[in-house]
Amino acid sequence: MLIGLVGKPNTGKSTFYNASTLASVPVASYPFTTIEPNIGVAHVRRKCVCEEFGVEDNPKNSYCVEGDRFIPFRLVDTAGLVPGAWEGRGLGNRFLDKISRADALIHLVDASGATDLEGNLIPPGTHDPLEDVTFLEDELARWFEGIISKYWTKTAKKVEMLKRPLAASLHETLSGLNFSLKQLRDTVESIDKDPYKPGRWKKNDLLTLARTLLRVARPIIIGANKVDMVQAEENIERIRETGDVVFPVSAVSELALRKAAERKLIHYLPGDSDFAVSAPGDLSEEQVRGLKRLRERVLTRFGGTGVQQILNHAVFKALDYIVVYPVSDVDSLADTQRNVLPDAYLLPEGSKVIDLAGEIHSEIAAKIIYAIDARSRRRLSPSHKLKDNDIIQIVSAAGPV
Ligand SMILES: Nc1nc2c(ncn2[C@@H]2O[C@H](COP(=O)(O)OP(=O)(O)OP(=O)(O)O)[C@@H](O)[C@H]2O)c(=O)[nH]1
Ligand SMILES: [Mg+2]
Repeated sequence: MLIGLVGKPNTGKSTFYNASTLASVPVASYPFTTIEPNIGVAHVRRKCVCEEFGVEDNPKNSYCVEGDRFIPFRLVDTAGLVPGAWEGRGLGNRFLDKISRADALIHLVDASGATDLEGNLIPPGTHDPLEDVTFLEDELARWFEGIISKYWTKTAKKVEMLKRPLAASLHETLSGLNFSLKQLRDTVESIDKDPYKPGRWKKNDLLTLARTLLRVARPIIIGANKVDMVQAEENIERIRETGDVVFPVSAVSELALRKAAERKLIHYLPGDSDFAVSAPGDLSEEQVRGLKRLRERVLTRFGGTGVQQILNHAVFKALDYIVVYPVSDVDSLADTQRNVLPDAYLLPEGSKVIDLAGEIHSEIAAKIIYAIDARSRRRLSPSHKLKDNDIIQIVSAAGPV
């Protein structure tokens, strides 16, 4: 699973990326600081099952702090998009290529209104961030439309001559774009055009197809960034009026808190609504003032910096993923090296035992016999549908997991 950070230049995408991945990619107050995309590992935060079972865990693929499990997924930070990017303006379409494969997008806007549509600095409160919301969705739709048009003759031929359903034909011609057959079917069904005569569809119909596909297959969540600035407040409500899902975010605040926590100056976990100073004596007066300001302007007003909140929303609400813990033995809840609850996997809702096996190893999946549910101790067939927080032992002729 891949989540993409998108937006016009200078909205704080790289700051958000650094805050989520603890990387240090360049950040600056001018447009196009990021040129090549950055791909890194971010985490969602979930209550771990260790407390329910009263065990000390030894996480391997994830980490667990005070009963909360942080589970990894890939996050990509891209170059800023400007109007006309789909036809090559700004840094153009190489990034659209990367973005179009992401399962969900976090669209960061500068809610303080301190950057124009091209990302140049202007006085706070003078740009309307609502414009950013519509422009980006339009750019993406036009980009998808371009790709669909390129393959339309081929797609139409398969339908009209080989009698393939339109969704299946699109699934083949757009195979690089990571759309599921179901997403394509849902899209085709909701368009009022004859799916058996794609040769008659007009350019405008392809744009409608692209827009619908985007809505069906690429959830976009809006991060109203820079809410530490007073000018952001009224803009958040205005953006919400569009009906989009909007999270108030302060990426700089999250970065500051995570850096301070890393240096053990404060106790703070991503997603917390407050922090505690560990050793007040170690903080400079400036740091004390900065933290106090951050608490007043961001944490008490919004209940957090919004970074973890938006990541969790993207994975669990927009994409509907579940967490599953594979183990080698349901009694010890451990793997073969005796690590208790070593791994937590993110899987799409609807995943089956066999899908979990496939995530672990193709050999394990190929030779699967059955699985055991650690809570009920029941035997599960490979086609059994997994539930959120399931702990599963897979029994495979390929050996213990
Ligand atoms: N006040 C405030 N400023 C922020 C916040 N996040 C980022 N910034 C500032 O916004 C400017 C741009 O940040 P970047 O992270 O480089 O933005 P970007 O979207 O990656 O920019 P490009 O790579 O040029 O597209 C920098 O001056 C950041 O310090 C925030 O939460 N609050
Ligand atoms: Mg950047």
